Amino acid sequence: MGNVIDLIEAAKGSGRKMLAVLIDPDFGTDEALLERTVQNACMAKADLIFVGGSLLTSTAFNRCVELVKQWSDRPVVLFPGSPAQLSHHADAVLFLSLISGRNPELLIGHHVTAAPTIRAMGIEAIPTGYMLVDGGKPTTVSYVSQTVPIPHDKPGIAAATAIAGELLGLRTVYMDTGSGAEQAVSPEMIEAVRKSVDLPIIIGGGIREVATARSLCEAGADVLVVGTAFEKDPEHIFAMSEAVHA
Ligand code: 1GP
Repeated sequence: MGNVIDLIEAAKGSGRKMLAVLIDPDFGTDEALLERTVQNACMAKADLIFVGGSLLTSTAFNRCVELVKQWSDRPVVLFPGSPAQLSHHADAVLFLSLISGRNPELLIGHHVTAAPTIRAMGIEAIPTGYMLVDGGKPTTVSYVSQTVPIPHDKPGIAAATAIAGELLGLRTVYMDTGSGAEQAVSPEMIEAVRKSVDLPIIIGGGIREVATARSLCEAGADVLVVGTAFEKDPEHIFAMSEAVHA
């Protein structure tokens, strides 16, 4: 398996959209449901499996990643809410800098804490500009990060932030309205960012309907991340994967 960022850039280059299935590590306590979700992700040819969450209440993080890796033939990518969410079982980690916020711990502090561990584990780190966008209600990530999301109707702020990320040398931008958000990032905001940077664009938060997924892909998203909708119904992965790849 090659580097995950190379897979994402190659897909972007050929216009192929990607689906990432997000596994909440707390959700991993129900192993049968976790296994079904991972199996469905593989059978539906989802492209990536993300594991992580902004607030971890279970102690079984490493075990969850180990199981996901064991059951999956897809690359397993950590989407860590803290430096505690690292595991050598993963293929890569999104090395997230919360560039929409002004919390120094989430811009560089946690990175310093995590860097030696990531190096020692030998997993690929993907420098990612993480941008929190208002999705209609406060979410766990907005509360835990203590940052103000970019207003939903301000594509210009998102574009300027993404350009700054690109100029800083980040390899991808991830715009997220947070898990369980009422609204996904708007197509207008994605279009503004698409016109402004050449980086792969990852979009997550509040994506439930196939029609929403289609409109976000058409607006310029390269990778869609879906968690909550698949926790509620792991069979929904098939229709979503078909829509993203169509
Ligand atoms: C959250 O982008 C993810 O960080 C996924 O959100 O759980 O709403 O799909 P959902």
